[in-house]
Amino acid sequence: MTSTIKATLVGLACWLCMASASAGELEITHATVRLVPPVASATAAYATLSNRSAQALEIRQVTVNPAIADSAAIHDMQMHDGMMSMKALAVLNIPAGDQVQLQPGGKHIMLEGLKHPLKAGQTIELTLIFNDGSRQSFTAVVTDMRHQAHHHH
Ligand SMILES: [Cu+2]
Repeated sequence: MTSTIKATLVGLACWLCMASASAGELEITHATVRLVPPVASATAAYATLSNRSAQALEIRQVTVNPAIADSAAIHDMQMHDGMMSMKALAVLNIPAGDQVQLQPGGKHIMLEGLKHPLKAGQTIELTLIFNDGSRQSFTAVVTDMRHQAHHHH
C-alpha cells in the first residue's frame, strides 16, 4: 500500500468519526444496580440515558468487568398472557434530544453469572458500546431498592 492511499484512508476514517454522534453526548444519571440476596446469580442495572446530541444514538452492546459478572445484556420486560417476561434487545435506540429510562418493570441491563455476592454501596463499572464502535463507561452503585417504592424526582 502506498503512503498516499494510507493517508487518504486515515483521513476518511477520521471524517467518519466526526460525522457520527459520539458517545460523549450521552448523559448517564441515576445509575444503580439492584442489591440481590447472596444466592442470586443475576441482577439488573438501571439508569437514565439522556441523548444531548442532534442525532440518534444506538447502543449495540454492554460490557461488565468479568470479575463482577459473566455477561451484561440489554433486556426489555414484556407482558405475555398476563405474565411478565424478559427479552434481549439487539439494539437500544435513543432518539436525538430524547431520554430512555432503564427502570424496574421496563428496559434494564441484565448482569448474569455474578462472581461474588453484591454489597450495598459497591460500585460497578459498565461500558456501553455504540453502533460506531465508540464506548462510554459509567459507574453504577449497588442499592437496596426495597425501600424505594415512593422514590420521586
Ligand atoms: Cu433481564
